[in-house]
Amino acid sequence: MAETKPVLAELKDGTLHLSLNRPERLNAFNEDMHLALREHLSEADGNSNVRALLLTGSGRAFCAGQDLSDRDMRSGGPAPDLGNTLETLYNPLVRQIRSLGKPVICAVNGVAAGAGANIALACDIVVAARSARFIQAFSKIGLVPDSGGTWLLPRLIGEARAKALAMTAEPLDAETAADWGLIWKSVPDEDLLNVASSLANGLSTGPTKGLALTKQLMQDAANQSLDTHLDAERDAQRLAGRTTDYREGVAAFLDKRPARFTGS
Ligand code: T3D
Repeated sequence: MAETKPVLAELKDGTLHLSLNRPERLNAFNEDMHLALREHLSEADGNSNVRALLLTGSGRAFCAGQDLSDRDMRSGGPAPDLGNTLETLYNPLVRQIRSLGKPVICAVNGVAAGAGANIALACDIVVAARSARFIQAFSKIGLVPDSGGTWLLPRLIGEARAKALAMTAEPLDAETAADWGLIWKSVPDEDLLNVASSLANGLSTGPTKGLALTKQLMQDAANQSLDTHLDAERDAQRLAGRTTDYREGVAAFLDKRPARFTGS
């Protein structure tokens, strides 16, 4: 029998479609799924045919975070070193998504819990199905939000809402998540993949280098003064201004035609 892949991948017209694929466990992360996802992200980063990524989940959930059946301590034994899991699996994954030089769209098709919620939020643009829920499930099992949760949540929705979500583990519905600015938008369930795919396809024909510089500037902004950041924008604009896509963008504007960006 063919082995089931923990992550499905398909390149369609410049967009790499990735699907977390452990639906019987609501796509909870085990080591195989971590390694497969990271492999796909590395390959995408180095492949000039990939100009946008779309991450979603197979089945009814996006991702339920860590697979807790790999953490069964009911028969005793020493506590696992969860710091090590973060160091070797979750943190590299979040760093990889944030540093990837191409837009990463997340289509949250159902529940996103624990690290699953925060990995979704680490993506550049998050679209969620109206029935999706975001759950900072960690406090239910005595843990702290990880995968960047305690960094991202207060920045996106403010400390008051971030603390309440984390401490109560109350599910947040997709429409409220959009109203609060936690995600880009919530759409009817049946429209999710169309909306997310056309968003990704649009970006896959965009000025890839300029988009990558934009992503980096936005992410770096939280950690520096306006003065320092103005210098960073100057440097990024200098690089963007040297791309073929800038040349093409201006030419297309002057010729009154759509731009044909090549990502170079
Ligand atoms: O450990 C480390 O390395 C540190 C890193 C931690 C990162 C984390 O993510 S910690 C947080 C881990 N995740 C959770 O605590 C969430 C656990 N899951 C849930 O609370 C619920 O399943 C959901 C709210 C996500 C969905 O609820 P519901 O009612 O829609 O579905 P369900 O019936 O609970 O789940 C369906 C099946 O998926 C079920 O299996 P079964 O009974 O049909 O055989 C359930 O056990 C399984 N499942 C769901 N989440 C997980 C899981 N199995 C393993 N691990 C899971 N996280």
